[in-house]
Amino acid sequence: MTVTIEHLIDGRWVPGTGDALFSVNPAQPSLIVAQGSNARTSDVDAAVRAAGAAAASWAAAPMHQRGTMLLSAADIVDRNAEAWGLELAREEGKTKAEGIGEVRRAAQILRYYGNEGDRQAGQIFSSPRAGEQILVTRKPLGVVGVITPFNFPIAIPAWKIAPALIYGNTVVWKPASTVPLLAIRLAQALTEAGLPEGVLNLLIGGSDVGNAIVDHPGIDAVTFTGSTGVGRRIAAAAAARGIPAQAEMGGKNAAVVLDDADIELALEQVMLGAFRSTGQKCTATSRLIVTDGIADEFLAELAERAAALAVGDPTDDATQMGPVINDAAHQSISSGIEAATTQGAAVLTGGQPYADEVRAGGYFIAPTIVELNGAPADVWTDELFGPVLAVRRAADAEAAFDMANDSEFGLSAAIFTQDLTRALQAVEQIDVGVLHVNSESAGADPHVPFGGAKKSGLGPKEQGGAAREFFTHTTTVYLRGGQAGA
Ligand code: UN1
Repeated sequence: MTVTIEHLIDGRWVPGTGDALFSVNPAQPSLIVAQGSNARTSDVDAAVRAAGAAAASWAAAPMHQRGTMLLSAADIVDRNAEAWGLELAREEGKTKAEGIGEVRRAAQILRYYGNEGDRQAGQIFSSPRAGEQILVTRKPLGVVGVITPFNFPIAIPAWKIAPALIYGNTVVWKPASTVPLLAIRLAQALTEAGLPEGVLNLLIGGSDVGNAIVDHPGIDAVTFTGSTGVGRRIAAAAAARGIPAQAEMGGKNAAVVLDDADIELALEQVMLGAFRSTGQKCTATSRLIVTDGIADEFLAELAERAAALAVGDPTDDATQMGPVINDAAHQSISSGIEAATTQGAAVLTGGQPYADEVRAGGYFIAPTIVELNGAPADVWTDELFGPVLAVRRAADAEAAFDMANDSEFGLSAAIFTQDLTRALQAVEQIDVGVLHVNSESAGADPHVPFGGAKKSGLGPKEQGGAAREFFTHTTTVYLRGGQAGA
């Protein structure tokens, strides 16, 4: 059942000519999910030229016509949700239920943008001059480079590619090379839905291919989700070329649990935020701040639940948490945990490698909770992108909000309280792009803006109406009749 990796250039599926590429199951790395060869930087030119050649007629098509294709791609994705969700679990390592959920979410995103033709397309303003109206219309940017991460191998590509396409852009897409199979599935759905040749090009490869896309003179804009370091380099390269960039990067998202919270709800939601998708979400809860009145009770129960999580093969129905993506992630998360203990953090649960044969053979990390003693620790500041939760206690709500803001990042946060006044204070004081009141820090709906404050993101936000800000530019039209004096 190994799938062959191919690339989509100008409407044709072609094998790669670069290094061999094996997409392996992170739960059992000897199992190959897909195999083939990487694209090479020399393929980038063909892909960009194809996207450039397709751009004018794609942009000229009515938005409703483009939307029809996205809607039918959504149906194809939905029809395949079970099968592709299982493939996603095998390739990425999140549980099968999450995999299927993510595939359905990709369909929902395609459907949301597929209906964009039915929504307001621009604005109209009054003019200070008689006989004139001022319109603000939208135009596509041209060829968009799309660079996507491993952790949502179909949903994040959908939420970048669907708006890019609906607003009339064409795309050259490079997914993370750890998840080629799900990239191929999305591209298949879009081509089967009738996308013209060259409108979407898929090149699977390493960072050399990504860099070549960003640097290609035929690329008019770049959208990226991934690590902070890479995002900043891409944004800098784009700025040097004078093209817009959108970079969605790190998070060190706090859950704040106040004394008056519904403890059961907070426990359940913090568990989901910290450990779903093995903590590999930019919106995952990686910091927990608990006020003193409930801290002992809350942390004891949380540690117990984390220790009881069923960690194992993500395709097994009973599994609640799978492995991390690869050996490099396994190593860097493990060293992050080790550094935390060296820096004085107390391990409340986890922190040890698995000794049993099944899990020792895969990239598994135990759900880990460490409590900091007040001293500075890297685990409080650095994004580990794994199932690791760093805890601090706070004397009261004010101190807790200050701690939540104690990060260079500001992607998301969660606050647990039943006191409306406290919740409203959190809205005012916690500096994040996404705030959850009494729900976990992860999650995003297609029709509302998604993105971070502070150093979590660069450029316009994603999703909903915000996506239009990035994927189009405006033309302000001063409109008068053509007759003198009329
Ligand atoms: C979510 O919280 O469900 O890479 C989505 C990420 C984010 C998407 C999070 N860009 O994790």
